[in-house]
Amino acid sequence: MFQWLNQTKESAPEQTAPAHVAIIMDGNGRWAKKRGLPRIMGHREGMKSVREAVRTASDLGVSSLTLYAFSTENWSRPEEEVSFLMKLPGQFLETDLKDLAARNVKVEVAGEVERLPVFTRDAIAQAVEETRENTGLKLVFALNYGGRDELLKATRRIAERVKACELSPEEITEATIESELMTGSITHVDLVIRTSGEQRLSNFLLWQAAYAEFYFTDVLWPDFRREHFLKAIEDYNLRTRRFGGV
Ligand code: V07
Repeated sequence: MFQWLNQTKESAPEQTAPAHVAIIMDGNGRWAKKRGLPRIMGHREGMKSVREAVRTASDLGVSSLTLYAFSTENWSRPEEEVSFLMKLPGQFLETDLKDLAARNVKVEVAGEVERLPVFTRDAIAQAVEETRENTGLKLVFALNYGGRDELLKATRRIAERVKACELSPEEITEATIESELMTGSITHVDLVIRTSGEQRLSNFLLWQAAYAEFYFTDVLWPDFRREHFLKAIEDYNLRTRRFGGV
């Protein structure tokens, strides 16, 4: 069914993967609850889905994958859960950084990283540094990220530039705003996937998702496998082909 997976874009022109995919990885807590397990077990299991999603995106030739790992609102979770979550970037990178590097993946982060514990920041900084020259899939972890917060910070920096007479208000364009976003070169997202049945954007990529297609599934994030990702992309291809894209 997915024979195009191993084909190059040239030999399968009808099945092109979206360039930028963003995923809201929801349902880890619910997955655990259903099994009578603590919520943190759901988060741990969710890391396996992260691994599989990265491999799938990399195999399909997706150019950027942005994963919503920790939102600015997540600080209100119980302290024990937050401290567990903060260990996940380090754990994930310890086991997966070699594979990411072998796949030519470039790791990046978007969000207020300064507020994260030092050991979390160090693990991420090392991965970013080690994969800096890579030219394959751009893998962006949105960590302590909030879309409104991102736009607020961008506005402040632009106001500072106006105050310093580096820029006049008339010179502010969409490109000026995009240059201040935390997602760097990823100013436009093609497909937003949200798992676990919720159908909201929840303060994720407010600017970048302006023209995105949305794909919602009831599958909980820890159960989200390669086949589910492929189905989302197939659905995206059907929709954009039917409506002529954009
Ligand atoms: C987290 C696992 C996936 C489900 C959603 C919430 C829990 C991977 C990372 C990560 C972050 C940065 C990085 C490498 C990996 C991660 C958090 C939570 C906070 F450079 N999964 N994952 N970070 N979950």
